[in-house]
This record gives sequence, C-alpha cells and structure tokens, in this order.
Amino acid sequence: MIKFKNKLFSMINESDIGNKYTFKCKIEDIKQTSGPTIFILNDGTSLLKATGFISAGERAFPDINKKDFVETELLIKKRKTKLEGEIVTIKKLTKNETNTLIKKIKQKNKPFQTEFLIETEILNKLKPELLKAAEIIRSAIFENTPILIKHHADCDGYSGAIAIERAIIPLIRKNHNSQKSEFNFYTRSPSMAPFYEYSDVLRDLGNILDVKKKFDKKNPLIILIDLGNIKKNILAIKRLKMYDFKVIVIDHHDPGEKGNIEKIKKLADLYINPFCVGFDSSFVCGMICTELARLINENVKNIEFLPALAGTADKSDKDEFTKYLKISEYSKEFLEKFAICVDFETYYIKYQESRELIEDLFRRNKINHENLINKIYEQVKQKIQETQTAVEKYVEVQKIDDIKFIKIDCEKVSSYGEFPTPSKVVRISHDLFKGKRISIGILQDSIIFRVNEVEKFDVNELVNDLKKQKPYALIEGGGHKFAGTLKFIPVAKKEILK
Ligand SMILES: [Mn+2]
Repeated sequence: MIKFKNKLFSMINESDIGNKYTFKCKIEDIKQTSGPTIFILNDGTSLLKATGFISAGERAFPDINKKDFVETELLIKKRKTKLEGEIVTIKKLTKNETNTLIKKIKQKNKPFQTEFLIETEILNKLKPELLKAAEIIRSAIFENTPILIKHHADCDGYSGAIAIERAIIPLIRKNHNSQKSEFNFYTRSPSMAPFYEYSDVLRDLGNILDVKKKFDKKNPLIILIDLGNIKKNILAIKRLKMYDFKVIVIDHHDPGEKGNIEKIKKLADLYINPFCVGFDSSFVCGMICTELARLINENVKNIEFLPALAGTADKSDKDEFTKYLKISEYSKEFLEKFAICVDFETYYIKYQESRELIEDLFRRNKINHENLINKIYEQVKQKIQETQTAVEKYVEVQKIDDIKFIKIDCEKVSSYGEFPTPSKVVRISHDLFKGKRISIGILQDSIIFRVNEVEKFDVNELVNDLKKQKPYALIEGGGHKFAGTLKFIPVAKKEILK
C-alpha cells in the first residue's frame, strides 16, 4: 500500500479508496455506535467521517476527545455510497501545530467579500454586522452545528429565510458530502405571530433538546428573521440562553422605546436592524437576508428576485426597492400576485416547514413557477373578491376634518381561520378609498391600523400613549408608523375603541 502526504479532505475522491493519508484535523464530534466509534473530523477544508474500532460497542481511542486537535493516519474506504476514513493511528497535536490549524479553520469560516447587489448607504453601514453574521453562520456550517431559522410566516419573513436557506443548504451538503445532512443540520420553522411566541420557543427548545440527546448533537445556532416585537423576543431569547444557544436576530421593524436595542444586543449574539444605523423599515428582511446570503455563499443561486418580492409584500417604496425591482426581472404586477399567493399558501401551511413545497412556491424553476402562481392566484382572486363584496357592504366611513375614518369589523366579514386574514381585510377596506385616511379593523382583543397621508399619525406612539393612560388594559403592539396593531385585553375593548 502506498502512503501519500498533503491530501486534504476536500480533495478525496473515489481514486483514493484503499490509500492511506495523514491529516491534521479537529475532532468536531464523537459518536459511539453498537459497532465502531465514529469521529467527525474537520481539516479546515471539509468534514470527514472516520471510524475507530476496538471491539463492538467499545469506545476506540478513549484518550481522544471532542474539540481535540489531532494528527491521524486514515485508510480511505467506501461505505454504501460515501467515502470515509478508517483510523490507523491518531495522536494529539502540539500547541504550535494546533494554533496553525485553528487559523486555517478560522480562515475557512471567513465570509466572502462579495459586492452587494445594489449600491446604497444603508448596506455600507450594515456591512460590519453582516460580515459578522456570515462568519457565525459559516462557522456553524463547517463545524457541525445544527442551524434553526425561525421566521415570520409572511412573505417578507419567508423571503428572508429562503435567501439564507439557499445559501447554506448547498454548503452543508458539500461539507458532509451527503444529501441527507441538510435535514440533520438545518431546520426552518415559521412563526404565525410576528414575534417568537413563548409556546413556539418551548416547542422548538423541546425538539432541539430531544434530538440533541438522541443523536448526540451540538447546541444549535438560531436565526430569528422578521420577528418585530423586541420585548417578546427578549423573553424568548432569555429562555434559549438558559441553554447557551447562539442567537442572531435580523429585523427591520421599529425597535420602539429607547433602551430596547441595547437590551437585545446584550442578550443576542448579533442584532441586525436598519434602525440601528439610522434607517427605517423600508429596507425589509428579504433585502437584508439576500445580501447576507451572498456573503455566506458566493455561489448562492436563485435569490435575486427575493428582495423585490419581499419589498412588494411589505410596501417598501424607497430607491432601494426600485433598484431591487430592476434586478428581479419581474414586473411589479407579477410580484404583487406572487406575494399574495405566498401569503395565501403560507397562511394555510401554518407551522409546517414543508421544505419541498416551499421550494416550488419560491420558484424552484422559473417557467413552472409562473404557471403555479397563475393557478393559485385564481383561487386567491376569488376569495378576495368575495371578501370585497362583504367589505363594501359593511364598511363604515366617517369624515373627521379632511380625513376619512374607515371602520371594519374583521371578525364579522370573514370566517375564522379562513383567508384573507384580518390584516388583509383592513387592507381591502383601506384600498376602497383614496386620499387622507385612517382605516381600523376591529377584533376582540386588537385593532389593526392602516394609514395614508396623515403625517402626525404613528401607531407606535399611539400604543405607547395608551399604555401609559390605561395600564390595566394590558396594551401591547405596534409595528410601523402607518401600519400596525394595538392589542389589549377583551374586557377593555369598548374603552379603547372610544
Ligand atoms: Mn417584514
């Protein structure tokens, strides 16, 4: 048998079967099976599975532990369809050799210095944070850390999550040299509420801890996308931090009260929000995450249309949106259709990840996709037209000075659990009129606002004022200046409406 030197994990292929090579690498993971002991090795170019065997079920090389840096001689073998190594010899590296290897691994985790898709001040300002996020995410991928993306289940939240998903899945696949690994090391979990609900936190946490125990996994990296309510997110992150999970938060909603940003920054490993650098909510999560995806994986594909899609859904209207619209190669009309179909489908998908279905919905393939959207849109159009007839009949309009005050009882014009959602019902009522106007949609425990051309109006201020005036109504909520929700306890409904 010939002995070679200077091989790297990333270079191993079928022609190496039967050969022995020596590698310097880090032990990312160790698992005991009923047969051999499995070592997951990282040489800074890729991961490789290697086996050590003394006797069935007995731990091989017991003085070698997780996170050790070693030099090992491996015999390359094929098991089923995958290449792996059989450990011939293994010994710990010296301090100097270890430091060299740490540097090499760190180098691989460094993000790509790709140019942004569009030129804008906001991205220059966000750049340091985006690079940090890319490095944390790349480290997770290359060091066998599972990743969970928790995102708002609306078109913007999905767009942001899909952009990052399309960057990381190919890297996970390549790194593990396996198609199944993308299911073992990556999960996406939609959130119906625009914040990390406590019930969701416990469900996710429960799943993670069970899987961790069952498969002896590392602590995951959790990425929160488009979940706007900082206060509620803080509770969620605190719970995750009790298990010392890494958390990255990406958002574009107004962080509200002073001090909120500092609080969440202290708690999370990274908090990215255009508001932190003096910008507003028009730079939506789909835009931030698409740019981040390109730093994570320079070969990421099929994401260029996501910023414009997300911007269309979230009514983004600044220069940045215009630039992304051009890049998307879609018309605004088609994106409107696309966005509402995403809202429609994902409303019924609810908490399910449905990775394959979502892949189709977000244009796995361009030609089939236009067909798919057109077909779904037929259904959506019908639902909306029906609702519109009801809204036209039951909407109430009052004029206060030169402002139209539009009122709709959301719970009474559409059936519970059916599309369109209450916030879409308010949008439909709002779009029936033009000019200066405030629309409110009334629910048992909340009021939804949509406002146009009423400069002094601000949903967040209204929420804060009422909170101070009526602490007993347990008021919460907010959102954007001209669109948001005021929540309260049902018993206070009459008083709040007044
Ligand atoms: Mn959003």
